[in-house]
Amino acid sequence: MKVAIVMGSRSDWETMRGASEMLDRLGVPHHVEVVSAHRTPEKLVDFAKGAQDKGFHVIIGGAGGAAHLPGMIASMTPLPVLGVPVQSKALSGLDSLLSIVQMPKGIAVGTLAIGTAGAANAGLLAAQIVALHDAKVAAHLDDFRKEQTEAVLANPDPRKP
Ligand code: RP5
Repeated sequence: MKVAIVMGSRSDWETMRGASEMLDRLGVPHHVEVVSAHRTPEKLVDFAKGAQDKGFHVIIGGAGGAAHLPGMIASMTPLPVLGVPVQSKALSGLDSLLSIVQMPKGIAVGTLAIGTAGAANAGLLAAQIVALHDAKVAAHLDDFRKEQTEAVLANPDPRKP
């Protein structure tokens, strides 16, 4: 499997399932696991350091609040890491967004939008990375975009269901 989706808590799954569903739709098999930067720090280190040897090409990390997960993973692997800020209850995900997006210079995390749109787009972006070397996934991506465009063009009157 070329894509791993990790998240800080089981409670993140309702958001992060959007990434998994997008990857399913685009024919990209993927690994899913809870790895917490704060509650399971040693597991985080093992996961991040072993990710490349396991054959992953890209990692999606979703977390909420003081969301260190994607940045910490990025610091321990050369693989591209996509960060999804989960919408927190206290601050509506602004805390998650800022703690993921504001990486200091030198370690990169590609940060997506807060919440479900970000999770789905993380799946999309991961598939686009995989598609660089996978013609089948590239074809699925082409189909996805065509269907999306046709769906909008086929129903342009917002008064009609
Ligand atoms: C973060 O704390 C997780 O990513 C989650 O978004 C947030 C709350 O976790 P739970 O208290 O719901 O387990 O580590």
